[in-house]
Amino acid sequence: MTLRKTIAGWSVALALTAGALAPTPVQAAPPTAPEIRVATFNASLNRAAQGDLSRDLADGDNAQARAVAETLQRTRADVVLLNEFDYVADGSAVDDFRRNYLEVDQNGAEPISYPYYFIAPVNTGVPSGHDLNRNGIPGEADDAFGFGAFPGQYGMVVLSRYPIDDAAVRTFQHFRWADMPGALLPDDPATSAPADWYSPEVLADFRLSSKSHWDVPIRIGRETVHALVSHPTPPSFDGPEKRNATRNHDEIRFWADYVTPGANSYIYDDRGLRGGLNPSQSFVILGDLNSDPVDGDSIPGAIQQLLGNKRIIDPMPSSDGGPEAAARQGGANATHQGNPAHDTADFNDNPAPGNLRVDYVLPSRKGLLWRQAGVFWPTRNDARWARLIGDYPFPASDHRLVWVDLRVG
Ligand SMILES: [Ca+2]
Ligand SMILES: [Ca+2]
Ligand SMILES: [Ca+2]
Repeated sequence: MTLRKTIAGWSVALALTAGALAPTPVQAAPPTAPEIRVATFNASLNRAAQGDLSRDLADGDNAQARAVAETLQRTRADVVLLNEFDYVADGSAVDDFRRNYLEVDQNGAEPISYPYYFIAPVNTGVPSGHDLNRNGIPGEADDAFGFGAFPGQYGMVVLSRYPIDDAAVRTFQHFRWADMPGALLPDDPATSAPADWYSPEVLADFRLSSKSHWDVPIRIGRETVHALVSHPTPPSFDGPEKRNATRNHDEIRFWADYVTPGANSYIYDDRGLRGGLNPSQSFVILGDLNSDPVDGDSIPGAIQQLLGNKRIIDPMPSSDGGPEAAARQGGANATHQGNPAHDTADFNDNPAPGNLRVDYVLPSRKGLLWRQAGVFWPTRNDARWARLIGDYPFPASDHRLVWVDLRVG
């Protein structure tokens, strides 16, 4: 049975399945200081046209969705953000993914049940009404509030084995970029005026978030942990104005400000509530943030806004498969400065950008203690799981799942 309600345009579903009612080892943990696994995974469950994902998930035989599901079954996170999961407003795509994939054993893996999830609309594919890439052709995927062919393409979903405090969720889909003080607004280098790639008329509409930014509070025993989730635009497909790189920088900055007292008074959510996170609260920043600390195209310092924040811990998840892939694939990887053990995505290597660290699980110093962390990137000779990784075209995704085990409270 699925109980569904709509709050301020969000589709929120609470599934009361047999799995939800049965005790699980995690839920049976002591009420104080439970340990949970939190993960982020860009699952590439986006499709070319509206309705395609629903069709793929309606039965259990889509090979890529099965590989994604098995990845989740093998890694067994208690809370996981999936990036690139097309938004279907009635929740049916998530329901089908749970029922037809996650709750069915894949290649002998133990099924996994996520009784709770959160989805909401995103900016991808939503027409902006402006010619954002300024090529004279309106209405393109590149002119939407976030790059996308239809509303909801490249959406996201938070899956949880713990209850989500639906009434306390905050979304920031509509927050305007120009309302961020000192925003890194892109400049048209052909004019002498600064920060003028977007006209005042465009900036009056332009949303900061390329998909959305959500604060999803999750109840872990007596504690609450806020999952701060997003999927900033890649800092690429730009001209010299760097409209995507600058937006990526500020989409990341949003969370740095959100968790910093004194820096977040400008923030408002989609219901008009102002301000950021109460400093007494624990949080985990999750997502494909499309920014490597040293390599790739992002604005220097973009991800350091989080990695260098004293309120945030970087557990530096690593794998054995990342270094192996970088060495084997060569190309841009050979010139990288970053340690490939921390890579989370297998991108094109010839000529660029090569494999990068772009997917993050960043817990707060407040209220959380990290125990272990990893990138699910087995080596090619791993007889059990190498088949879930592969080379392009990938069986599941070009990204790798990143996980961190946290002691709460
Ligand atoms: Ca255009
Ligand atoms: Ca200019
Ligand atoms: Ca590669």
